[in-house]
Amino acid sequence: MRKGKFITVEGTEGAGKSTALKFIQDFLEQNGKQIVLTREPGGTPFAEEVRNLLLHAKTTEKIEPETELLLMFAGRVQHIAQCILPTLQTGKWIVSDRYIDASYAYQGGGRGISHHYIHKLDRLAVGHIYPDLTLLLDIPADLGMQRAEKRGVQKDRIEQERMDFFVRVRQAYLDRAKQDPNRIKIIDASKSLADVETQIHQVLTEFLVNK
Ligand code: Z5A
Repeated sequence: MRKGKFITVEGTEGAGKSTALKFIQDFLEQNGKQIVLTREPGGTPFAEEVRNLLLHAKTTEKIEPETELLLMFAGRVQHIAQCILPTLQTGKWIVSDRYIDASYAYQGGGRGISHHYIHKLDRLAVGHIYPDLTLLLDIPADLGMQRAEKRGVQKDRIEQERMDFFVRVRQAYLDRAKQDPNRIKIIDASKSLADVETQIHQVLTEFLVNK
């Protein structure tokens, strides 16, 4: 039985997830919730090893889109069983930096894998373990890439993709939000940090009232 709530944060490159996650954690803790912050790919020791393989594989061999997708799901199964479900059962809340919607956006929109293929895996591996709330930090791909560049850190394998890839990822996220507007709330992440925090504050306040 899920006693805690499950919140995910999504967005394209440079949308400001890391910044937003801190704000979300502080807000929820101030409202008396015990929070476990986690992420995908990753979230358990083994799934973090899968993450490393996905983002920093040393080989120059072409990684097939389906291989990438299946590894995302392999890590996710581990994450659900070892972290998400046990945490929710204790009554703590999970806040995850990315989850299932990222597979539809990156491997679906970005890499072109069919919705049907991803949906089948989704039903098998995720089933009803869906977030109660998803905050989608939406930003035009060019602005997000500019922000990410400013951080000056070395790009991982997926971050090295071209602009058109991130344009497709963004569109796939927006399509998901249109299909599930009750769960996925769009935050205009192109705005100032203060404005983004105001939007997040509003969504979380509403969620706490209605949950
Ligand atoms: N992935 C996938 O393909 N399929 C899947 O199923 C899953 C994931 C689960 C790793 O994710 C990769 O995994 C990711 C998708 C893929 N690949 N890509 N690209 P990740 O979440 O670990 O990595 P990331 O997307 O690259 O996120 P990030 O690097 O952590 O970026 P961010 O958190 O969105 O950005 P940030 O560091 O918070 O902000 C970027 C900069 O902008 C920074 O300097 C901030 O200070 C600045 N910033 C933030 N907000 C603002 C505002 N409002 N105004 C101005 N400047 C701002």
